[in-house]
Amino acid sequence: QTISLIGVPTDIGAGHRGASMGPEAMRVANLAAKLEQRGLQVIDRGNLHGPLNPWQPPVDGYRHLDEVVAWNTAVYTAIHQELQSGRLPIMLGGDHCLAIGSISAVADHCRETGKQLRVLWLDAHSDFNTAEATPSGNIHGMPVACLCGRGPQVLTGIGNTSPAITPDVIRQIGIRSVDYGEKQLVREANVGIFDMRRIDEDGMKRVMEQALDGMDDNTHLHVSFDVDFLDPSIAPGVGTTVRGGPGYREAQLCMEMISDSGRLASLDLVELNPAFDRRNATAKLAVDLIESLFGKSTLIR
Ligand code: DIR
Ligand code: MN
Ligand code: MN
Ligand code: MN
Repeated sequence: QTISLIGVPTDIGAGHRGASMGPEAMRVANLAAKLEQRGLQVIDRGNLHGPLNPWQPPVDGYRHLDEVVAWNTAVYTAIHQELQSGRLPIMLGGDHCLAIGSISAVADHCRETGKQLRVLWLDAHSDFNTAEATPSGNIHGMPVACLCGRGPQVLTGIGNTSPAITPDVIRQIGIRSVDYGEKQLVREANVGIFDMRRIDEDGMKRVMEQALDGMDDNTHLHVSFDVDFLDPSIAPGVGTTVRGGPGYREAQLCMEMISDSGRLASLDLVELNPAFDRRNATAKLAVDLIESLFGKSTLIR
């Protein structure tokens, strides 16, 4: 199977500028060559295009809503096309608002092909804010809610079906920062959450076994990897660091267990912000972890 890289250079949904430089940082960190060294076919599709960041305050609870719609419409079309052509798309963000477009495309593709969908959401945040609950108006804090039908029609309506997904397909891992109103919303929606307390108590192995449970050979596994999932001590290159995340070995185990499932069929790599990074270290770490997602292992056997 061929992997396609799709750069989406925007920070339109974020509270800091710089995630727009994420796709190029991943290229500079040699993502394509590292995957090719694993025997995989890789096509770099280059970057999508969209509006510049006008850096405006929120309007009715949303910052840059029109621009977010424009970028996500482009993402939807590009990802849907790659999936229809039988390729495994890796979306290189860009901020996490772009998951609205990518996961809407994945969900439509699953309906068209009769696949069962599972979404692993690796993040410090639940990204389940609404216009009423958001403390910031930043739409990168809202993609999961939008995908589940809670959001403005211009975003919940992207793709062929609205809502794109139901909360029961989601498993969130690494959660440690959920806003006050957002907490009520994820509870009501019954989103599957493995927060850091759960990882502390049960360990990453047990958590991943549970998060991956119930999949079969008809499952399309989508991973939405927000780099702020990782502990800031190893991944400083993100706009919204939250201490107390998974360290290097825990993150590797998470990736290797996803790879072992054999079901990975699409990936978002988002929120990488080179303006906060040290000598591209976080991009290099992200490449290392993506290699593990595609089968690199430290196991002797
Ligand atoms: C916060 C930050 N919950 C918000 N969200 C982030 O503004 O809604 N998500 N950083 O990745
Ligand atoms: Mn996120
Ligand atoms: Mn379609
Ligand atoms: Mn996050």
